[in-house]
Amino acid sequence: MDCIRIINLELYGNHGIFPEENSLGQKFLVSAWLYTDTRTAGLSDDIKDSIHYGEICHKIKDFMHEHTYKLIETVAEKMAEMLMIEYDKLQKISLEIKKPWAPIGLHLETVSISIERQRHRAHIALGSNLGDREAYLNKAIDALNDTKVCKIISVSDFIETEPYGGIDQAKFLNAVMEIQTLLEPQELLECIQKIENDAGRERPVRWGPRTLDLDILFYDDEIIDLPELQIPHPDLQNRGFVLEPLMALSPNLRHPLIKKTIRELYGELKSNN
Ligand code: A4P
Ligand code: MG
Repeated sequence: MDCIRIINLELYGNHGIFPEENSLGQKFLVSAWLYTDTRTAGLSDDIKDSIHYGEICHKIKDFMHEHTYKLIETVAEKMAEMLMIEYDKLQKISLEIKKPWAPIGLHLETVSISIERQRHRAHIALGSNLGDREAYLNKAIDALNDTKVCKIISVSDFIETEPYGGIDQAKFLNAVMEIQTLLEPQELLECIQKIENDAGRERPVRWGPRTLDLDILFYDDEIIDLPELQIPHPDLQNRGFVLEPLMALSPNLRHPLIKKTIRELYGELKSNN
């Protein structure tokens, strides 16, 4: 991917674990690799089609001055997040924060932390069959967007579905949304569980009635099999209430384990029923 590089931007900051570092400050050198598609700007010669590196340098300077962290790990993490949230065109960022005057009582040329962060694509299923179902789904979509670290790309229509799983209960309202996220899979799970809890979700019966259920269907092409998290969702290929809205958003998405597209899985499910 194309890349805009800022190398060794020299700044003062008050980050460090010692009180003297926080009060006196010291020199930091920040390097940023900004991964973005520069083709459009390359052809149009218009800065609006690119990422303005001068502006980014000033954002980094302001960020260094406005915050005081103990660890350069935190400086890098929060700075990367701030830039990824502010610049949609940034697909991926590598940041290196150097601390050449690190007070360790020995001479060194520099010590640094280097991280790489990028956007991920995920699909999330939404369901509700208690209370104002539509309001719960809408609140979940807004709540996820409000986190800033998740951005809604598209949402399917809301469809009413018969309960699946053998429990006698009210009909569901279901949907699927596609998001971009800066969160890691487990962090995304924590985030959606908090949104479920805020919607008054209780869990007396597995597969039973609920105000709001959010399940991660896919996260990039990742395959995760942990006790608390399985991705892709292990039962999605058997669920019309998941495949039908997924069909509307991403029919060509390929299941990384079954190796079939959503269109194929939906066709198979329909012909078996
Ligand atoms: N968990 C594991 N993998 C994931 C994942 N990919 N996404 C764990 C989200 N959570 C995941 O979930 C139980 C545990 O699953 C969590 O603690 C998490 O660590 P839960 O939401 O607490 O309980 P649950 O929803 O009752 O269980 P489960 O297995 O998520 O149920 P489902 O599969 O969501 O089924 N019929 C219709 N028509 N429409 C529906 O939406 N939903 C269900 C619930 C049943 N029948 C339905 C519908
Ligand atoms: Mg669930």
